[in-house]
Amino acid sequence: MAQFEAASQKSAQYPKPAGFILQYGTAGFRTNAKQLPHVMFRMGLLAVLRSLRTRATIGVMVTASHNPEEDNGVKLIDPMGEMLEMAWEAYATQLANAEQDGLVTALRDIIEREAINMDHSASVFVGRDTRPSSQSLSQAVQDGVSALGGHCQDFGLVITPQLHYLVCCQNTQGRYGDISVEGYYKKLSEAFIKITKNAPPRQPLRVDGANGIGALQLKAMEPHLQGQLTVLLTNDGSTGKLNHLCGADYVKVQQGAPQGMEMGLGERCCSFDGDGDRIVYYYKDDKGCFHLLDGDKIATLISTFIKELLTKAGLDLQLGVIQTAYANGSSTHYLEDSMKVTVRCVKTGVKHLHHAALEFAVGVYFEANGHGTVLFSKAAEEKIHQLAKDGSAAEERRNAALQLESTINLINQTVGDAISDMLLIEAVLAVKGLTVQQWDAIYTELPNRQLKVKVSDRRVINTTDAERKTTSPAGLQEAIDELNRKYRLARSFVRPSGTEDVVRVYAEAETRETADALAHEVSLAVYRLAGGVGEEPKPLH
Ligand code: 16G
Ligand code: MG
Repeated sequence: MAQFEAASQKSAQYPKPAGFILQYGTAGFRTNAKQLPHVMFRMGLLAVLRSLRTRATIGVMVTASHNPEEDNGVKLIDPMGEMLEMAWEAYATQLANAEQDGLVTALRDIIEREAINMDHSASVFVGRDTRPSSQSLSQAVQDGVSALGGHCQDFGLVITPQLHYLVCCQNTQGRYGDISVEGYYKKLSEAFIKITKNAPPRQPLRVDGANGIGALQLKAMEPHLQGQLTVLLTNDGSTGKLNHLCGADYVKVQQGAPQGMEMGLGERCCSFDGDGDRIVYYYKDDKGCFHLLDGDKIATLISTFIKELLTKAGLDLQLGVIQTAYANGSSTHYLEDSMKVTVRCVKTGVKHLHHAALEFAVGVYFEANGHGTVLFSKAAEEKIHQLAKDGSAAEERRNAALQLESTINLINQTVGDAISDMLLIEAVLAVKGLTVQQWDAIYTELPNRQLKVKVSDRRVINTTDAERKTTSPAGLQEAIDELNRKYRLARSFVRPSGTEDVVRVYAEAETRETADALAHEVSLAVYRLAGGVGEEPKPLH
């Protein structure tokens, strides 16, 4: 077929370094930008095949999120704005790693296995972050799309969740929102203004934009908020380097303020990551101590708000909160015992949380690292809309339904979205009249510690029960159980990292000392029973 020959010839402009191998992981391909042109071109080709297979528009986002500026990466977005179907991750890997003379065969193989009809037309939306390499890499994606005869629309600089939104809008013929970045601003800001219209004025919010695209997009969106929220933006990209000493990942890992952030006592502050799909909040208390409000605290705030509205509206819709093993034990207890909501624990990785959240009428999911959103089932949305329209319903019920309706419009249901999450958090704090300290005080976190252990092959560790228990190597789980019994309110688990060549250890307990001691003793058990390399882990104190 001439089409393939043309694509293959064009691909010679983006030569693959011989023998270079990359894996499409949980967050797509990610590595040093210099190694990526051929991967980008080929992801353009794959997006065309995926579009033909689904008969829908597919998204391709060029970003490496919170990685250093020299890196880049690419993620594909499925028709409803979800992440690429898992079975296709393998095709992505196959295509990216095919040598030049095997490219046509690799394409043919996918086409055959998926029974793709090449006679239809394909449509791909492309977006990119602010990295210096992103523009030319985005061009490589677009060249890949054109090489297979697909139609490409370039949205330029957008946060990852905006591209998810745009793809979903396009494939729902505009029912999810207008198919433009303006449409995104409009949908979210109108919903925010509706929820907060009767709330008293608030202090401004300090936002660390990680020197990335989130800062640019928030700046562009702010006028649409019509003064209902004042944002003081730092790390807006005008001088600093992307993700350098700033951003959500930095703040979460360092447990400290990003560079450039002037935190007044008690002021609300938040940080986005480099592509605007993660957010964490923080503040400094009267004694100058730094406090982080991570994904667990965000999930608790949002689910409490929604649960109260559902109760006021008299709607019997099951609310579930999805967490991973990393969720602080106090958050789980608070949700189950005080809030009486169903909590489910799943494996680490956004797609697992997203998938589990779909099983509830209202599914709230957040990873502790700040990636998360809320999903409303179609039936739940329908019930809420009915009640909001029902003139005969009691005013309190109807008002609650109207607030829920605005919440549905405000939250980006396609994927975790720093701007949308931020606006929902700000709306909840405003409506409930909560300060950031009061939000933080909803429950007190158990002290916890995360450590890494180097082993010769981390695949010897196998886990079950949403990664909370190990099934191998022999004796490890028994050792961990025994250590957990040593301390009050103790819980710990270990799992092989999906992104780094290490085993991760998590421990929590009643005090800082016991949490640290437990983390160290569990690390030692891993080191001894799972083939530790290098020096034996040392106590933290
Ligand atoms: C990836 C995942 C994130 C997860 C992290 C765990 C996505 C988009 N990202 O970054 O959800 O928390 O991996 O890393 O799924 P680890 O396996 O190294 O602990
Ligand atoms: Mg990100």
